[in-house]
Formats: sequence, C-alpha cells, structure tokens
Amino acid sequence: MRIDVLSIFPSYFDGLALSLLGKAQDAGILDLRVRDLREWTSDRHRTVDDTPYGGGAGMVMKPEPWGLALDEVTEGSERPTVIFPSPAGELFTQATARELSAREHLVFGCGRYEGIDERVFEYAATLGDVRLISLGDYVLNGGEVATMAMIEAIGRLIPGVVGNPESLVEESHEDGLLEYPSYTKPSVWREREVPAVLLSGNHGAIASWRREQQIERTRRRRPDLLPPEAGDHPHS
Ligand code: 6GU
Repeated sequence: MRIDVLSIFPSYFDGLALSLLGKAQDAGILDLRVRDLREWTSDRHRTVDDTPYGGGAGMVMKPEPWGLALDEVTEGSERPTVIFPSPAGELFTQATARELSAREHLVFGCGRYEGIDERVFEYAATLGDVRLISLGDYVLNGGEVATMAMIEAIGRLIPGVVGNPESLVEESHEDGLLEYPSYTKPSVWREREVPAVLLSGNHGAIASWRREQQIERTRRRRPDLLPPEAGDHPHS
C-alpha cells in the first residue's frame, strides 16, 4: 500500500518509522511518503493560509498549494482515496480501518482546524474518492495526530504487517466487544491472584470465561455497543 501525507508539520510523522510500521516500510509492504505542503508554495514566506471570506476568527488554508500537491501525489494513480481528517467528518471505526486497509493508495490531507478552503474537497473529488473522517467528538488543533492514529489502525491490518494474524482478531472491536483481561507471570503479584480458571488448563472453560468478561466489560464501559437489553423499555 502507498500512503501520501500532506502536512505543514511533516516531522510529526517521524514516529511512524518505529516499530511495526517501520518494519513494514523496510520490508516494502508499506510505501509511506510524508510531504511538506509548503513545497507547493512559491512566495517568499511560503504562505499556506489567508483570512476567511465573510470574516470570522482564525485563518483558512488557501487552495492553491493543496491543488498543486494533490495533482502531484495522485499523478498516475488509478483512483486514490483522499482522506481529510476533520471533526466534521464521518466517525472512524475499526470497520473504516478495515475498509481502507484494502486500498492501493491513500492520501491524507492534514488541515488546521479552522479549515481548508471548501473548493479543495470538490477538486480532490475529481482525482479520487474523498472522505472526511473524524476520530471522535472532541477537537484537535490539526489533522496530524488524527492521521497518525488512522495510519496505525489501517497499517496493522495490511497483510504481513502484524506477524501473527491471530493477534488481530483477539482485539477490542474486531467482534464488536471490548477485549478480555490478560495476565502473565507471576501468578500472585502484590497479593493479587490471577483468576484460577486461567491456570486450570481447561480450554473450554477459559474461552467461556473470556467471552463473559468481554460482555460484562462492554456492558459496563460501552453499553452503546450492545443491542438494547430486553426489559430496558417497559411499556407502562
Ligand atoms: Cl480527524 N481532526 C481534528 N482536527 N480534530 C478532530 C478529529 C480530526 N477527530 C476528532 N477531533
């Protein structure tokens, strides 16, 4: 998979050279190209923003550098998916990560939260499939941290990136539930014991216990992920 990132803070992405995604790049599974949006400016101050038409607080990213950058990174690409991280976008979920992990070419356009000139999104739709995607209902200062999170979630689903594919399915959200608790040695630590069932060697009992833990955790922490409980809505 090829991923292009357009940002005025390219050094945010230095961390993606570490760990699993760094290895995937060394192995040629992931081709990650981070580019400074200011490469596509031509004035002395390398200006990427300007005041908003109609007035208001903050600055808006001007369209010209975005147009040139998008032209260059999508050139020769069949139909890339162009993602703009935005708190006004659709919610990013594990299903989104799964879907995007099957794409040949992703482009992330990192804006500042005051926004990018709206015509950039329209133009990008002539080059590829455009998605505005949000990490959740809170506001970040720009798209960089959101892009990092999405690249990590998507990247680990690319075949060959995670060494043991079984570890992919035992995670939170893969089966719609939160993950079960994990323990390792020692069996007693600071007076706290590992649940006896995990030491029993009874694989059926262990599987049942883990599933119960997943359901109970999800009910307590994320009831929104579960179907409505019978008896939750009495009629009278
Ligand atoms: Cl994707 N971008 C920004 N700027 N803020 C966010 C976000 C994205 N998701 C949640 N907050």
